[in-house]
Amino acid sequence: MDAASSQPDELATLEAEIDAAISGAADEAALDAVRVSALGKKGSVSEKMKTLGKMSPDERQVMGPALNGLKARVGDAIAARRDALAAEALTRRLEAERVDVTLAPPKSALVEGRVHPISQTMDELFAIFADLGFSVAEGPDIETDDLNFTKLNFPDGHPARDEHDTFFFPQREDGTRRLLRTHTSPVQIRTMLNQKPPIRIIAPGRTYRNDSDQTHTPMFHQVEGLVVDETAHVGHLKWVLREFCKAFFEVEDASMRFRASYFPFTEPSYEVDIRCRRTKDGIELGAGDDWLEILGSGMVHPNVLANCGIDPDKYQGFAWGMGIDRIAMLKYGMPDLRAFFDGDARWLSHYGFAAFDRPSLAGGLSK
Ligand code: 2U9
Repeated sequence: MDAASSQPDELATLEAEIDAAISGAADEAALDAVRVSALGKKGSVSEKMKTLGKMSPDERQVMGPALNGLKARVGDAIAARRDALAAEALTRRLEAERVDVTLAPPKSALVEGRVHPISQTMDELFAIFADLGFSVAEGPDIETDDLNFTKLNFPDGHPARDEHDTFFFPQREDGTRRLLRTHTSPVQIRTMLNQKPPIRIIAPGRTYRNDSDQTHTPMFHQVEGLVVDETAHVGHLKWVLREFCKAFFEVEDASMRFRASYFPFTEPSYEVDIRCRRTKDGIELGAGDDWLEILGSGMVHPNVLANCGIDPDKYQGFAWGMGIDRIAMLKYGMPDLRAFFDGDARWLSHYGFAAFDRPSLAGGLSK
């Protein structure tokens, strides 16, 4: 038998051996060893390829395509086996890692830990106002006199500008003084200075006033809202606040009362009450013959719009503000505001919320 006729038989035998080794490879490492022994630099197929150079042209014409075909088939067979091994490994892992979701989760910080009622209340506010088309704006706790008071139309000598009510930092050489913001209103001022109407934002955050008793702490939390566009009016303000109260207090109907009031930054201004019933166990909201003040609001004063470069003849706005700690106390029934900031784990385990139950309008805010 000449070389050219014996070699195809040899190739068939070699291919059968390699195929058997591929099928027998039980894992990725064994398969890779087969690959190296066949297609590696000194592998059986590679060694055969090297003999092509020494063949006569006639021989090469037969053996070239035969060897290339073998190399391609071995490569394909290895790839197919690799896919099969990966699929088997995944199946084994899925079997082994099966969890029983009906089992109680193991104890961990995530399970045992509690979300503070203020964080819970903020998350509820975000869910409600996001649904009404508002975005969240934030700003620094340390503010300038200009953004906290002057641009908001507070006259010189207004009592809020007094050291008695506001925490001021020492005066600087240029005569300006920083302060701890007394409300989140400077956030809305910053937004109006940087953004063109229409504006629809809520501004939540820490605020500071020199005050301390059962219902006041020197640091507290506020959320304020602002809408500015060409058509905003008191009807819109009332609708937004009513929708908010219904969603937040989780009542079907929120009967509300708008009492005329005064703030330097709004005109007209309203204090807003919600209907309630006082019982021996506490307070029930949404029904009854009593009223409870929950927030302040009004149409943005034209001077405030003008101070922020917005034409008050073209644009109008409405705004409101409320204490987050206060509405959290009302909704969840804590008697003393000061305990909010004591960091007492027993208080938090009683009044806190499970980290897995995040509020959403679809899933229920607090239940
Ligand atoms: C801009 C224009 C108007 C925000 C408003 C109130 C009324 C209000 C208090 C409620 C209880 C503060 O937490 S509290 O002590 N707030 O009564 N806030 S209108 O009005 C703004 C804000 C920003 C530019």
